[in-house]
Amino acid sequence: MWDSIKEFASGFFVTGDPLIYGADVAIVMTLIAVVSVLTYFKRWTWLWREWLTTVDHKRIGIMYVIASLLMLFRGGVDALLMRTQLAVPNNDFLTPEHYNAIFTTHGVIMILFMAMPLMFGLFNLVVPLQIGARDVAFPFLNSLSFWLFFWGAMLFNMSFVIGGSPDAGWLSYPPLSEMSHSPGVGQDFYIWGIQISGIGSLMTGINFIVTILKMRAPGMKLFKMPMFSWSVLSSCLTIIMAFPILTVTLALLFIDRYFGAHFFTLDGGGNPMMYINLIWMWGHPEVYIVILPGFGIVSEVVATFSRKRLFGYKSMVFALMCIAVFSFFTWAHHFFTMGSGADVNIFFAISTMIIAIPTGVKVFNWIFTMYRGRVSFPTPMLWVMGLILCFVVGGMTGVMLSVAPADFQFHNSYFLIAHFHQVLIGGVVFSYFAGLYYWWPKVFGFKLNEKIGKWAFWLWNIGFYVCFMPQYAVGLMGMTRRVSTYGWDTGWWGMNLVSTIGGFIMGIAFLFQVWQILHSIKFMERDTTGDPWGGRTLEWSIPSPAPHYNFALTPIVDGRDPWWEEKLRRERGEAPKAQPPLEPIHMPKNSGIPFIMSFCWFLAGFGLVFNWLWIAIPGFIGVAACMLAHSFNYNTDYYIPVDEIERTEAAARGAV
Ligand code: HEM
Ligand SMILES: [Cu+2]
Repeated sequence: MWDSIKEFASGFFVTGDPLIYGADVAIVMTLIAVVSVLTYFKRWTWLWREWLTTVDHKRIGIMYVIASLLMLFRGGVDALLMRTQLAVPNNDFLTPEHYNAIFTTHGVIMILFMAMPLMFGLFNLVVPLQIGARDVAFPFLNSLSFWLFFWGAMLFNMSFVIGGSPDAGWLSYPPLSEMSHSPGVGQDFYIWGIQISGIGSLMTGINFIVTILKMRAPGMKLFKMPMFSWSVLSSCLTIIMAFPILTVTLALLFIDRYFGAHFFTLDGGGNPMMYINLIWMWGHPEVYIVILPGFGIVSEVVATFSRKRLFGYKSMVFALMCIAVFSFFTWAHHFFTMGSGADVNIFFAISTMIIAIPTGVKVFNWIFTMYRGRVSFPTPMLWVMGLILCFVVGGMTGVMLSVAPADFQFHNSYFLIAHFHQVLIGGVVFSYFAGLYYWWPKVFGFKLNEKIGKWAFWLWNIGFYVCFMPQYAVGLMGMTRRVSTYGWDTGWWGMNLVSTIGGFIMGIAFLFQVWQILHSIKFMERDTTGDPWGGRTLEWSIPSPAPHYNFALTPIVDGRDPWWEEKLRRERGEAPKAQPPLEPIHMPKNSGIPFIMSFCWFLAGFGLVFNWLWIAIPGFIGVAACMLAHSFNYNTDYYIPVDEIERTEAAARGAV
């Protein structure tokens, strides 16, 4: 009996590595700490009522941001473990197997569980406020999206201590990801973690498209919409076209692994290249899904801190949409070396280069917006400056990679690693940071400390270049990606050591940001104006943090920068427009179903990972029961009475 328990446990829990035992202890301690704090301060009902069941887009946005910053921490620790291993030749800090697992979890976590949720967090925090809406179109669905992401991410992260991590790379190419080469459960965690959260992403895409198309304030025609909302629309259109491809691809891989089909194995008539085409038909648009909203953020920040209208509004919109469409026709640039021939390669090389044109249009528009503006450089604008420099250089190296014959040299080398980190960190992460710093006061009612923020900015930037510039060189010298170590004779060690130092500088920069947040919570003054930066769009016209219902009166819009124009009117001393009387506001009720249903998905996924139907089937029954329960629930909304709105507004304005 004891022996069989021991045998089960040694297969079930990941064992044998001191790093993992350390992590086990840390996880258990953190769980105990969280549970005790919640119990001691009697916060369980508060947690359930105010957060876990909330359908308020602002709170869902905050939860997305917190979760994604935790994931940035985990992905960052993975990155630093790899950089430590690569710092010196012939290092044995990580075994090759462990290294494989870490680059896989690092890549998946950074893209799917850090960049995506941080982006969704910003969508939630900003879009309804910016277009003058009370919430998103489908608040219940919005909460379901969040919890599907959350439990999908939990399932994926669990593989670290239970069952074993996936280790076939962030896109899990077959044959490596097939049963024959990966008989463990890591790939199944990969499939189900991503499937579950991917469904959430698809629903968010639908939700925000409908929100933007249907819920704009009266008078806000499409071409008067703020640029961030446009960028969200372009990103969400890309999501709804691309994510179904991912879902199907992973479903086929699951069928291969679970039922022994041969979609992607050569025996039985399948073909691994089919998987690689499919996954990149999602994967390339995916990188544009995460960068497009970044472009929107930059456009907002540049206009605000140049005190000017955004230059070239229509060309910006056109560029966003062009990029969204073209992103679907470039996928094969990820495997020019596959042997599909010169004609195919030329098509994909040219389509890739074409994307540089609308991207260039955007960069020039930002620069022209600043030209002759009254430009100031608080932290959000600093991040934008860092982004423009870094993203342009990263984009240029992308154009180099798109030259198909040259790519035979660059492919899967550290040159590629440097390129995509430059656009992902210098583009995606920097722009989201700009957005986070910019909208932070709107969300929490106080600014972040500028001084510590500037330290963090410079450390991130210096760390970035120190880390990734040497990688271009070492890539051209022949170092390939996904190698866990190298010898003295390669001549790569100097560059790698420098690169590792840069990685740790970025780690320190992240710690500065944590300190910045904690310090600001304690010491920063409350923003009583609702408009700390001199903003241009509707979100700055209401108090910070926004009241539960956002706008007491639905705003009526007649220009592109409605709040800016309103402020000008007030400066000129024009009489404010007559306001209609307040009316009761129709709001959605909280619901526990999204949380419970997503947890049931988690159980189903966990059961399928271990092939334990006694967990999977109840999980699926739970999902179905939640759907039924929600279908027959008619008690989903309520009205906020006028006197309560008056009290809330008076309290918020009283602070002004
Ligand atoms: C602190 C900054 C970061 C450092 C030092 C870092 C470092 C690394 C390293 C050492 C690798 C493995 C290279 C290899 O052996 O092939 C890697 C891979 C990767 N990284 Fe990062 N990274 C960072 C941030 C990010 C961010 C922010 C993202 C995405 C938003 C990202 C996405 C990826 C992806 C997709 C891979 C490929 C994984 C694979 O080969 O399957 N990284 N990174
Ligand atoms: Cu691509």
